[in-house]
Amino acid sequence: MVAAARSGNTIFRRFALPFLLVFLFVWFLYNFNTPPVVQNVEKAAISIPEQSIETLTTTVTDYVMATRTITEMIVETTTSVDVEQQEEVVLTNNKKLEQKGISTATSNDEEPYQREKACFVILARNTDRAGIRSAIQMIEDRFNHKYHYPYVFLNDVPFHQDFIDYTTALASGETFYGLVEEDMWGYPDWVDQDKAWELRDKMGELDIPYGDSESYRHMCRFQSGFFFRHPLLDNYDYYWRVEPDIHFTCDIDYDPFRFMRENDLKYSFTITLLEFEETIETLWDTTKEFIKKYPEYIIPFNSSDSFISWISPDNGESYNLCHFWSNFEIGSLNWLRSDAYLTFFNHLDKTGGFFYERWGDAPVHSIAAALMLRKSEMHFFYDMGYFHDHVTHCPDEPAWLPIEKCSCDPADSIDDDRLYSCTAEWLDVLERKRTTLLLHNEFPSLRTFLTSKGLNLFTANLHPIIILSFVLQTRA
Ligand SMILES: Nc1nc2c(ncn2[C@@H]2O[C@H](COP(=O)(O)OP(=O)(O)O)[C@@H](O)[C@H]2O)c(=O)[nH]1
Ligand SMILES: [Mg+2]
Repeated sequence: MVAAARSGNTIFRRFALPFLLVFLFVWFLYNFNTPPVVQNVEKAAISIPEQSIETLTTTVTDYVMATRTITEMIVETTTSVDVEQQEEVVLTNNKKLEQKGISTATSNDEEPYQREKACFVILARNTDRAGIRSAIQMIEDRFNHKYHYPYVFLNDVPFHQDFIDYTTALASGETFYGLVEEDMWGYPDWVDQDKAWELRDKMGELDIPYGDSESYRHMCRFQSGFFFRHPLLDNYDYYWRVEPDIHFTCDIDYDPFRFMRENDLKYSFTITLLEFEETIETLWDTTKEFIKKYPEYIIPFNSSDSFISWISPDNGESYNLCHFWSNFEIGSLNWLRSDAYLTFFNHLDKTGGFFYERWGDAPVHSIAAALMLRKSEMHFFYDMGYFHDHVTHCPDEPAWLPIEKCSCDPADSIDDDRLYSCTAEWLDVLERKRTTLLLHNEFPSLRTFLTSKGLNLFTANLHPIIILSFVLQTRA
């Protein structure tokens, strides 16, 4: 009796128990992280035809690659605090916020959250008050109510008190208001203002957007070469540019500034476009002179790190007009303050092209990034739904949309429109898949992912063990 019981016990331990554990593991893997809302999607997709093993293998492999990249890249919003790493500016900010009655903790974190040395930067006119308020409200709702990053407002004339009051009231972080002095906004002495006026007038007749605007030119030059040197930004390492009336259409539930620092990123974007050629007639020739004169600042075109091919189809001979749309940028202020970037800006500025033509800060930042940054130093915030001036970027991963909390319509997204946008080319050049760019604190379960791809484990007649072996194989 005892022997029989012992042998039964052994059989259970040798075979049944491992099987049970594997079964539970597979079940967990399969169902893990399925938010309730996703169940409806599964129900909708239940009648699925049998799929081949190859399709399933590819899909599972995609999933595992995506989760692996995401796990590597994910930004932990609840990282514990290393006291030695606390920066003075963060402590000062925290103190000021507490005095203001603002909690410095994230909503799901007992410890004070250690913000990065980062801020929103908003160049605005007093007349932009309503548009800026709307933008702040959106940023707060989608992101900053958890993080309380400060805002720096800049203007070439003093802000009105009501602008200050109405914007401070909406911000959950500190707000600072600064005047842009004439050395950052006026004409440099080498620019012939009469010639600038004549050329402006001509461009106005051609119906080019802002063709005849003098203030727009000052604005573009300021954004190209000066905002990051404004004293109010001295204490920060990263900036997030905000404009009036922008929309963020998905929740941002991680800290992009931290993501930038932890991954040593220098520049990021959500939308890319093509520039109006008439506004930058000599910009590329001027850039080519710079490349010749300062090769030490350029990532060699033949290096696998260079992404010159994104802006030039012929290895630097010509410019294809592709640029990051700079009304959204999260970037490194230290990169913009570097000798390399400043030498580039000064080289451009000396020609007077910001005034004689209408060089925009978007092509200037983009060309600098394409010449001086490595591929790995750039990021496409694919998971940030963003809208500005009738142009939309909206993530469109079927596996993600049910949990993304996005209000945009992927059908409106400009990303794949190769006539107007260069984002698809950017992905080609970087050999990146969109899924690897999704940074989210949650990833859908394998079941959700398969279902969204029109696959179902059980209708595909596959044993969970096969799935498990795919998963383990790909993870190895
Ligand atoms: N203070 C100030 N801000 C300006 C001026 N012109 C434009 N801006 C700001 O610069 C940014 C870009 O201007 P915007 O008119 O939106 O240009 P667009 O996005 O290229 O159409 C916005 O944040 C504006 O508020 C100006 O003359 N003075
Ligand atoms: Mg704008």
